[in-house]
Parts: sequence; C-alpha cells; structure tokens
Amino acid sequence: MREAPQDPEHSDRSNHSDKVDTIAAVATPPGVGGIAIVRISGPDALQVARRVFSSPDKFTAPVQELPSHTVHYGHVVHPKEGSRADEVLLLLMKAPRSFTGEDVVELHCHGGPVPVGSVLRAVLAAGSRLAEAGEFTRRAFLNGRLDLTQAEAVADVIAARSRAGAQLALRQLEGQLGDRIRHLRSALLDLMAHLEVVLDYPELDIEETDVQDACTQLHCMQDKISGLLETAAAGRPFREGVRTVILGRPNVGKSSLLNALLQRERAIVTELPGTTRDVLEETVVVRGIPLVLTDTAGVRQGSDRAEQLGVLRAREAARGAELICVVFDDSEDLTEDDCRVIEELNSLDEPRIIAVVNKIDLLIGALRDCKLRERVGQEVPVARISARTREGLEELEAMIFEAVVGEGGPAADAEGVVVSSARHEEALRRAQEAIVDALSGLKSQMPVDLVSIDLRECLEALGAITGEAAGEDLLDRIFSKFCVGK
Ligand SMILES: Nc1nc2c(ncn2[C@@H]2O[C@H](COP(=O)(O)OP(=O)(O)OP(=O)(O)O)[C@@H](O)[C@H]2O)c(=O)[nH]1
Ligand SMILES: [Mg+2]
Repeated sequence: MREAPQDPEHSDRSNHSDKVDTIAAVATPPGVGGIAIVRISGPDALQVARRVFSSPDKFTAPVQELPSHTVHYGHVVHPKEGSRADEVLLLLMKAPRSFTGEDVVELHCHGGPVPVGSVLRAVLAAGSRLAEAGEFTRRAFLNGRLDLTQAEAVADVIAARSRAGAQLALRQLEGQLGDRIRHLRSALLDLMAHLEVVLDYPELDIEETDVQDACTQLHCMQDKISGLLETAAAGRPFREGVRTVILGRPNVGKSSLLNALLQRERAIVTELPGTTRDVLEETVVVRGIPLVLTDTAGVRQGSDRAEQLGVLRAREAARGAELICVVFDDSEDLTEDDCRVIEELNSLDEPRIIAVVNKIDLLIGALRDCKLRERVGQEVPVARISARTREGLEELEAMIFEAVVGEGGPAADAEGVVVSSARHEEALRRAQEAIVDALSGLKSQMPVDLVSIDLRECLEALGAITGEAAGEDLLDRIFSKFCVGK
C-alpha cells in the first residue's frame, strides 16, 4: 500500500545550507549615535567573542562559560594587532534562545564610525565573516524561529513608512497569517489523505458522499482564501504606498497642491504658466497611507522645448500612477487645455481619479461641478479646495483615503488577519485557482489522481507563503531586501 501523502515540501529547513559558519555585522544604522551594536551569530560566536573580549575583572570567566542572557563590561581588542578597538558591553544569548536560534553575542560599543569599524574588524579577524543582507533573519527562519511571513514582517516593520504600515507588519510578525495558512494546509493534507485512499484501492469505487464531503471542504477553504484575498487589496497601500500623480494644465495650482499636502514649500510656485518643467517626487503620509506624490509640468501644447519634455514626463508619470489628482482652476471655465488633459486621462489604464477644483478662495465659482462631471465622468469624486488657504484639504485627504482603501479603512478578516504583501497575495491567488480546478475536476468525475495534482499545487502555493515550500531562489529574493545586520 502507498504511504499516506506526506507534505512533500515539509523538510527540515536547516537542510537549506550545508555548512553553517559564523557571521557578524553592524546591527545599528550608520552614522553617529549613543551606541552601536555589532552582532555575531553562529556556532563559533562565543569563541569569536572570547578572542576579542577582555574584561578588567580578572574573575570574569571566559565568554563560553558566562551564563546566557547576561551583560558584561570590558574592551574589544584586535586579536592580531593587539590594539584596543573600543570599550563595550557584551551581551550573550546562547542557542536556541536567541533571535537566530544560534549562539549570539552582541557587542555594544560607542556609536561612531571609527569605534564601530574597529570592533567589526576585530570580530572579523577573530574568525567570523561579514553577514550578507538579511542573513540573521534568514538564519532565524532556517532554524524555525520565524516563519517566512514573520521574517518578511521584520523587513516591513523596519521599512514601514507610516505608523499604520508598521502596525500591519507587526500583526504579521505575531504570526497570525502564518497560523492561518498552516491551518489551511493541514486541512488540505487531511483531505488529500482521504482521497488518496481511493487510489490505493481502485476496486473500492469512490462514494458519492466522499466527493460531496471533499467538495464541501474545498468550498470552505475557498471561502477562507477569498476572505484573505479581500483584505489584501485594502492592506497593501499602507505598506507599499500609492503612486499618486498631480496632473493638470499650467497654472491651476498643481505645485501649490503638492506644497499644501506636504505642508512645506517644496515646489516652486509662480503666477507664470509653465513654472514646473520636470517631475518632482515627494512622499507624504495621508491618513496612514504613504503617498509617493509627483508634481508634473502643466500639460499644454505649443511651448518651448524644455516645457515639451516636461509634458512628456508628466504623461509618463501619469501612465505609472495608481491615483491621479487632476487639478482645475475655479476662476475659469474649462479651457481647451483642460479638455485635453481629460482626454489623456481617458486613454489611461483605469487609475483611480480625483478631480480637484482649486482656488475656491477667489470665490469666482466659474467651474460648476456638474459641468466637470459631465467631462470627467459621473463617478469621479470632485474636491473643491484652496491650496492657498487650505480650505477643503481635509475633505480631499478623506477622498484620497477612500479612493485608495475604500470606506472604513483596511478590512481585516473575521480574526483580524490582513494580507498586505503582493507576494502573499499572488500565492493565495494561485492556491485559489488550484482549488477551483480541483472542484471542477471532482464535479466532472475526473480521476482522483488528476484532482490531487491540483490539490498539490494548492498545497505548494500555500507553503510558499510560510516558507514550508520555499526554494532557495525565493529565499534569496526575500532576504536580499533586508539591510546588512538584520
Ligand atoms: N488664490 C489662489 N491662488 C492660487 C491657489 N493655488 C495656487 N494659486 C496661484 O496660482 C499660480 C500658479 O500656481 P502653481 O502652483 O505654480 O501652479 P502649477 O499648476 O504648478 O503651474 P505650472 O507649474 O506652471 O504648471 C500661483 O500664482 C499661485 O499662487 C489658490 O488656492 N488660491
Ligand atoms: Mg507647477
């Protein structure tokens, strides 16, 4: 008899690398600060530390004999040159109770480039090598201290551009997403085991009720995956930001709008049309969403060459935008140039659009909402603002928020899990498709071994999220996004 299906991808993660050496890196950001930390991890971490650490207290035991999770005062001395590198505090965390799961030593030294460099040089000379980007976290993953969703969350927490983004990443770091995926995988494995019994006993015809049971369970998994996917669209902007382009004809106040949103005079504003020639990019956090804002040259025809090039760049920026704020001037009726801008919008690949009617402080009201809507489309929200007095800016920010995440903010699923990485979303989609295929196979009474190919595909897609089915190349891609020292 065949063996019950084993999780094909579930192997000891530590098989990923054959020989483990000892790595070291500066764990704190470059520059000057109160303290900096040089971190050492690996089987020889304690020996490396012993070779460089000298304590003024002659009763202090050699580093290997010090109890785990204790702190010791001393100096780092270059093991070959004998020169003092810096005065330090040494922290040791013995395996497996450390971030990486290996022996870890941290040397807290003075936070300047010279002492940090000297301590690192001493540590490298004592038998460690410089860590690659993300290598500490990668080891934590390989040693089962974190699953892949958590490891990625570490990078996201560090890179978060807004508090909301960091909070989403922290939630992922707690491992709820990983737990959820593991649940789904184990349910799937049970189901596969059940179905594959049929393969072993072909003489036992698969019962109608078995098929129905399997379908019910698959539908249930499908619902759960759909629920996760729904949260993905809403969560992503908080972490990855939204490419937002300010577009419009010259002189309507695009640069003034950028400045108003940034709350500083970043872009040059003059009363002359054609002031902005190049694209200008700045990040601003609006209600927790990092907007990568691009101010562009006013779009019009027949002007000098520099301006024409600027207009080309504006169009290019618009093509890459996820959100476009198209600005109009309330002191004038729609001009030909306005209409040309609107036409260009129509040729774009459905970015979200907000029409911004600026200069309402002039109280002219030449541009009626209904007229504008007729042109830009009834569904496009219209904000009336004054970049000069900031009137209406809050309403505009609310519209931006709603355009990006919908009403009410990022929806978590019933248990508070939010999918916020494009990689996870893609894998979930793959899992979803595989389930759909499996379901249609079951319903059309396809042979069970064909159905189980789909189920394996689903299992693999889910495993890629937590790292249970992650290949070396995927790990390389993920961990290379980290900084060295993390
Ligand atoms: N009254 C009033 N004037 C404004 C407002 N916003 C901008 N302006 C004025 O409009 C003129 C053009 O503003 P800009 O921000 O340079 O316009 P722009 O769309 O960036 O122009 P280009 O870069 O030439 O395409 C300047 O004189 C601004 O002071 C506003 O809300 N109210
Ligand atoms: Mg401008």
